[in-house]
Amino acid sequence: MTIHIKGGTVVTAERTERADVLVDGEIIAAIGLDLDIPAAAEEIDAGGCLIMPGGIDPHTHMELPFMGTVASEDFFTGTTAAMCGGTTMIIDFVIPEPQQDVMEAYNDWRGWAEKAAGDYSFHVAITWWDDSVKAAMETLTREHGVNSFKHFMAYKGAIMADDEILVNSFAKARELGAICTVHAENGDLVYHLQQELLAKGMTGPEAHPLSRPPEVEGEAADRAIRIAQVLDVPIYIVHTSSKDALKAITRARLEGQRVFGEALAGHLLIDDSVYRNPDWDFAAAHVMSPPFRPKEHQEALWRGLQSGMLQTTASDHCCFCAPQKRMGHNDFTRIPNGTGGVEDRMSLMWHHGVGKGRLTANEFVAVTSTNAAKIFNIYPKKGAVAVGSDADLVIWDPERERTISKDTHHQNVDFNIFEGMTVKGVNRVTLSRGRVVYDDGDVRSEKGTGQYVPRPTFPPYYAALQKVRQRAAPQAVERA
Ligand code: URQ
Ligand code: ZN
Ligand code: ZN
Repeated sequence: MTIHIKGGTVVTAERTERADVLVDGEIIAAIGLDLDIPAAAEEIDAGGCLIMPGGIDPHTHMELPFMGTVASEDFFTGTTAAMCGGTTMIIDFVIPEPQQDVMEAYNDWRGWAEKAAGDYSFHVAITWWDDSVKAAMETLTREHGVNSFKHFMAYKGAIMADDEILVNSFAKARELGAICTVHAENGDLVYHLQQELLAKGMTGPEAHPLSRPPEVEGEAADRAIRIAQVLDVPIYIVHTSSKDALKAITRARLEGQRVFGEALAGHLLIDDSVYRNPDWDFAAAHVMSPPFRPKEHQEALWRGLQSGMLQTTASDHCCFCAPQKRMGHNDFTRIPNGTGGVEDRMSLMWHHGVGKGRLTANEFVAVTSTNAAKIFNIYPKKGAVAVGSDADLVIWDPERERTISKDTHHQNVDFNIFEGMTVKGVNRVTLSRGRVVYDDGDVRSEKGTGQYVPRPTFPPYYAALQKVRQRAAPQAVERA
């Protein structure tokens, strides 16, 4: 199938130009004016609209088994909702149970994801350590296109990685040419504070942010970054939510360390007052970690994106419906952690970023798509409008408005943390590898048409670049 996208303005992370785009099969075949268009080409009128790379959401959890339940959004409904909002690829997480065979977990997730309608890839979490885990890291990087390993520094007693696991895994990732990612919260401190709060009779969702103050995140971010510095491995901090974590990232970047930071649309826009709402279900629906923060942190995160200290935005889409959240009715530590947003991230970032003068349109493309493609080594297959790139495209109407609501969203969850927000800047048409999957309200996604995207490890020269701290070659002291 050949598609001629006509009359629009191409916007990438690097440039803005009036140009048509010719899509041939799954690939972008030509970009420019006066293109040679085959007679049989289908035409899409993009007049008044922007043609941009489809969004890449580098942090989602479809059908995740977590905290005694399973996230309500599956790979089909989740990738469909994503594509309705202009996101054409997700990077989800394989999260083995401690002691579970890592390859078995990886195969489970690959099986669940076969129903995906949009493209996907996987970070793999290191939740325990022995020689089999080490061997699995090798197999995953060499044979399965995994180049990023995730470490949860929180969730003590479940999937938490302690320092010993971090050190072993980071060292192995360095050897393999992979990048380490971390959920930065000190799990021991969180556990301690949770027990203190429960002992004081604080059982409701208002206790959730009190058990996870910004310092808990800052300490963990700094520790993980320091471990990565000593072991000379690149590191990516997921869902940076606080000034404290941003400060740790900024310090390290200014010292030349390869550190990347991700911000969530939720952390940029929602503050911690939601946890004090008198409606228990409303407050619990916002329970996610790290929690939403006092307002001053939001502006700091925007400044992080503007200054390039934070490079990506994500949703951390991890949905639980009200009956699932009520599992923690008498104990806030049992409320399944997670909120949605895979469908809304692009419009929210446009409205509050470009619309409010915080980001240029090119910077919007960078933080919603291109930077993730570069950091996770799939650029320019993804994250670009370029000849030869996958035709993952959005035709974006910067003038159109929509009001976000659980009643109209395509996400499989009974709540929307952005409920009632009106955004200007809306996706009109989505192409996934050259197929129109969303057209002005007409959802045309198909189960199983999404493809797994392998991500090669980083080449040897990249590892050489890591040398931020020149350590003298170790020398033994000769003694008589
Ligand atoms: O911590 C995460 O990223 C997962 C497991 C989802 N839940 C959350 O609260 N962020
Ligand atoms: Zn997390
Ligand atoms: Zn997450």
